[in-house]
Amino acid sequence: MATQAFQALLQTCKHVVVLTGAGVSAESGVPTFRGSGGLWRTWNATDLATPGAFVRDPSLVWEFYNYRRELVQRCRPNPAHLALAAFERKVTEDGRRFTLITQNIDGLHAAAGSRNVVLLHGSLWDVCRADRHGMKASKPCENRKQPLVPALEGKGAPDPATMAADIPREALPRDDKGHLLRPGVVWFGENLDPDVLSRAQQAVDDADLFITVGTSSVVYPAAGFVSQVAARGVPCAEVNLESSGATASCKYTFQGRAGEILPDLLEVSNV
Ligand code: BV8
Repeated sequence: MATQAFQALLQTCKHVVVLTGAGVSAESGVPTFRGSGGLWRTWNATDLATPGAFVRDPSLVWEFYNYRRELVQRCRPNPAHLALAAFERKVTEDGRRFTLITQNIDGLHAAAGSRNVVLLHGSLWDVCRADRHGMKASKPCENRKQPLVPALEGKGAPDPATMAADIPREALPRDDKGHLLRPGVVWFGENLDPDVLSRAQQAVDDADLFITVGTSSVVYPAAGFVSQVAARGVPCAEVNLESSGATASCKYTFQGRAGEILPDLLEVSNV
């Protein structure tokens, strides 16, 4: 039985690496990108998560992120997050290694108690200065004030009929020198933080067991990790509602909701 064979690996592996995507937070109420929740008003999230979108319409992009900050602030870790945190404790108590690489910016893994987390795409709670191309012009730093500025109060409703707020630039988030601020996350077309990417790559290169959870495996470089690990002959597993770009690389596939599968699969169901 595949599950038993996989669970035997969980007991003996020396460095298990887990990669998560939006699907691990779906049961916490955080919309995914490519499912039914993938649209905000009439835009795909991926259309707004770019420096170009921010240059064209910083007010619209800030409405989008204000909506997500407002929503995620009310979300709590689900059994999938809790099971991963409990499993990390179990593995590290055995003197073995656990690395959690997440594409998510919602902070729910840390909120669930996960410790060794690589935030590949940054954090929803970070802001940084934007240059005239919309690219990062300072190191992202955390600002959990919500809303960040009075002009964003109540703004960002996702309904397609909602009119854009067209907030004047001077009323948008700015630093104490008046520079326009942007969300401190990694946008499409932007490089990842080199230190963060190096931490993730080291874990990928060292893993002797790899589990991908709740990701469509479309966005690079994260989408490339599973095939790198599989190419070394290291067993990979996928937990997902449906098949994805990772499925072909995975020896084990567990189809269903992460919040239902992970507690039993990781044998931490007494979380
Ligand atoms: C970069 C932060 C160098 C912002 C995000 C190579 C080939 C092709 C393209 C590229 C390439 N290399 C680089 C690129 C360009 C681009 C890219 O990959 N484009 C894609 C669209 C083809 N990559 C980049 O730009 C990256 N930068 O590589 O720098 C460079 C620079 C310039 C030019 C070239 C290279 C930066 C990418 C980071 C973008 N930022 N997020 C924000 O969140 O606002 S990406 C964002 O979308 C997420 O972080 C995540 O990574 C991605 C969404 O994917 P998922 O998490 O997988 O979510 P999705 O909804 O798609 O899927 C959910 C899954 O869960 C589904 O499978 C579903 O079935 C499942 N599910 C749902 N519910 C459950 C469930 N599973 C289990 N249980 C459930 N309950």
